[in-house]
Amino acid sequence: MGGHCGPRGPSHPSSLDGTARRKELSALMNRPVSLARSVALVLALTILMAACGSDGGGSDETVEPITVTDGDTVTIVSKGVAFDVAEIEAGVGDSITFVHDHQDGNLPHNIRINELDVQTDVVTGPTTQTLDVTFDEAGSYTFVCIVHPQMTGTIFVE
Ligand SMILES: [Cu+2]
Repeated sequence: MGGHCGPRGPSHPSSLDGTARRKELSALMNRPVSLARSVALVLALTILMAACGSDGGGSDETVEPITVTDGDTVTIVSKGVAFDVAEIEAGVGDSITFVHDHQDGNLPHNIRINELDVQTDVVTGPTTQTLDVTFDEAGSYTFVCIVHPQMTGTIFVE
């Protein structure tokens, strides 16, 4: 999120130096001002957006993985029969506390980590549960609600 385009600020397009600006101003006298201003604004925005794209930082839609280290707690919310976390990154040997923030009233959920064969009880919400886990081996671990297989995510341990 965020993803604003660096410290460009409210600057004017640099291609419009003093001479060009005066030329444009005199041209403005001969046509409806609102149209000319609209065209200039669209051009300026187009230039700014093109510059943003070339910075390579415009991936606002990508959900960033949550990175944790030894001793961390990570909260996974269950709401609307979905987890709010898709990817978690941890290191080999890290001990992590998973907090299951179960917000679906009257729906049964839990969190299970398949590869470690550990899970919380299946309960109806709203409630919270914790699951303490140590990742001794590198690899990909799947967390899932055993009632709803579509509620799933991955823990990458490197
Ligand atoms: Cu569930």
